[in-house]
Amino acid sequence: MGLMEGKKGLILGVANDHSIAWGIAQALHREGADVGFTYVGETLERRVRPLAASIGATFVEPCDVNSDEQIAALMGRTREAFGQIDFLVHAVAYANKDELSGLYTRTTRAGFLLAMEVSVYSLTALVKAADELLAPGAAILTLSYHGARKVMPNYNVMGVAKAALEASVYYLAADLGPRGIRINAISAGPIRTLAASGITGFRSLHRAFAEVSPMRRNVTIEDVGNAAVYLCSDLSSAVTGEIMYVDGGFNVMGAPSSDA
Ligand code: 0WE
Repeated sequence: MGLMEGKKGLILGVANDHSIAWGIAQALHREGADVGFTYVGETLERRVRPLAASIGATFVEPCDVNSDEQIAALMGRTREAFGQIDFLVHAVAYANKDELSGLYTRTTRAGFLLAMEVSVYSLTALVKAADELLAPGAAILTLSYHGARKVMPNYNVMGVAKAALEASVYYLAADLGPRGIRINAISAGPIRTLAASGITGFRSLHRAFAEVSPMRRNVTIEDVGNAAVYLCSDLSSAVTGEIMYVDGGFNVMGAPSSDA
């Protein structure tokens, strides 16, 4: 019997079959979950629909997280299709590409606010809108990155946004805890997804990560999916407000091992 048998919920942030959100979707489906998906725009819709179909999912709805109206419409459709939900996976982030390289001091006001709105406020907005839909014992999951806590070259405004996202997890955990609802984040090592493509220095960062991390390898979307099963299932029934690293131990290193 699967760990997610009888559970249903939403996953936001699948762009293609390399997406971390897709790794999470497959793992939750494998454990018996009924998964619904969202997309933004026609290009992503054309990619998400066949992926959803491949795991027998029929709920595929638009949701631009910058729109309160679209979030409300999504929750209305969710109620019709699922009634209450047992999990909500937030795998959404965006910053202007030109602000993900060079000096952090060049960040613009508009770029800062955009990164914070899409990557941080969206989680709070979704939790707020999903409020009556969340079943007792429900689990919410978001994705962070070590750049929230330590300086990662070029990550810049996204690092500041992920720091605010992690703090949002703490505050949301305090609000939702009395109702038995949990919220956690996975801080994943760098993975070659669409979001990472074309990012200045990503290839060398990805390679250096595998050399430095205790496991001496990169992290896969399957690794993240399996960790997500733990955090979305009743296995983690007393775990909330946690930022769980799925990074092969990278974050504990202070300097590279001499054999690296
Ligand atoms: O959180 C992220 C990436 C999020 C992201 C990616 C993009 C690419 C395309 C946000 N906004 C955009 N905007 C775009 O126009 N990661 C953890 C992956 C990542 O991104 C980096 C990294 C790593 C790792 C950016 C610079 C340096 C390292």
